[in-house]
Amino acid sequence: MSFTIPKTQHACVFDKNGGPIVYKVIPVPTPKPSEILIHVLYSGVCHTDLHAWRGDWPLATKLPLVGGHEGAGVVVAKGSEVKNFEIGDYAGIKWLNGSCMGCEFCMQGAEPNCAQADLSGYTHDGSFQQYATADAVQAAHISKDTKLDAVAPILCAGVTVYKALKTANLRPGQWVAISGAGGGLGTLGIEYAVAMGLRVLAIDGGEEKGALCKKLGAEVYVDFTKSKDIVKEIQDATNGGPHGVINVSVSEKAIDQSVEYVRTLGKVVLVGLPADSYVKSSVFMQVVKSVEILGSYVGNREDTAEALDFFERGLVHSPFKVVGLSQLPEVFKLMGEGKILGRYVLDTAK
Ligand code: 8ID
Ligand code: ZN
Ligand code: ZN
Repeated sequence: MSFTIPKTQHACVFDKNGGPIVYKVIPVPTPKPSEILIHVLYSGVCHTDLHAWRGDWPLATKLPLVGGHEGAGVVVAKGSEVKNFEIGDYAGIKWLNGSCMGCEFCMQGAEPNCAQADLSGYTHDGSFQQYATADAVQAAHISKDTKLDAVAPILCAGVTVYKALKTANLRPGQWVAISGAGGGLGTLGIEYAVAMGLRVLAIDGGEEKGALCKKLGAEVYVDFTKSKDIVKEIQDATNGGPHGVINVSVSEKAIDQSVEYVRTLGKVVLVGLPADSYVKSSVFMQVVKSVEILGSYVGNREDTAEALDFFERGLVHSPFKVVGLSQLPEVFKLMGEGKILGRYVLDTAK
């Protein structure tokens, strides 16, 4: 199989953080010997892409930058060293584009924690373009016949919440609270949690998000915009507090509340990355309740394969809406206002 690769393509590019996002024609990149070139057909838009554009984290992005790290497409070229992909295979671009593979963290399969991690849509041009390069070792393998628009959100949101649920180490029948449940990570978090046999309490704002969370399998929905005493409401609904909390909101306050309402011996997992934030935990309460606060950062290759397997078996199917790549600025606006239900997926042909 061979493909004709154009010299130029459409992409969304910005030259400075917070500056204009321009939909324009740029050159198609050439893969290094260790990389594949993916014709990206669809890309999810993660809230991380909004952080990257704003530049609100203590880690600089490359500039100019093509964002995006939930890209699904077809391998159209490969470097001379690539052994694990063939031309025509389906492949996914994820947040971790490549790592050193030699440090103590890479050796343990904690590749996202590598100090030399190369990040799609952050330090490496990502999936908001029609053709993108990806390190062949880290690129995701997607089975043929998979719907590429539907699978795109799994590549970051799905992998991340799946790994966060593994980090919480809960047993079937236990309660998990998902804070930020109506967004991209949260909706998938509900579905993975249900598939893992957990009871889900969803927290987000507004009736539409509540209806969606319930439809996806949450038993209880708590509306943070209406609740008078959120800690009490959550503890009452779960008979003493959830055994675990997956924090995927972009709110420092929501994270602080989760440390309060979590059950004794519970696990608070931090995933959402609000800018300039700290977790506030009463040392006395944390000791007496023996609560664990844990960070969880995307997932490794094994987590990716497992998260994709749940998708391919039909256990999770993120609610998503497809719009054209050129619509990225509008998607960012809606995301910043907290108005997105599930995920927006960009069709790179439009
Ligand atoms: O590896 C990681 N740790 C990782 C991977 C991927 C994404 C971390 N993230 C981070 C993103 O950078 C972002 O900070 O997770 C966060 C959520 O990403 P997302 O799911 O892509 O964002 P979204 O679709 O905008 O959803 C966020 C939801 O949080 C709700 C919003 O209403 C929205 O539905 N929310 C907010 I903002 N404040 C809330 C509050 N106080 C809240 N929900 C409950 N309580
Ligand atoms: Zn992401
Ligand atoms: Zn490393």
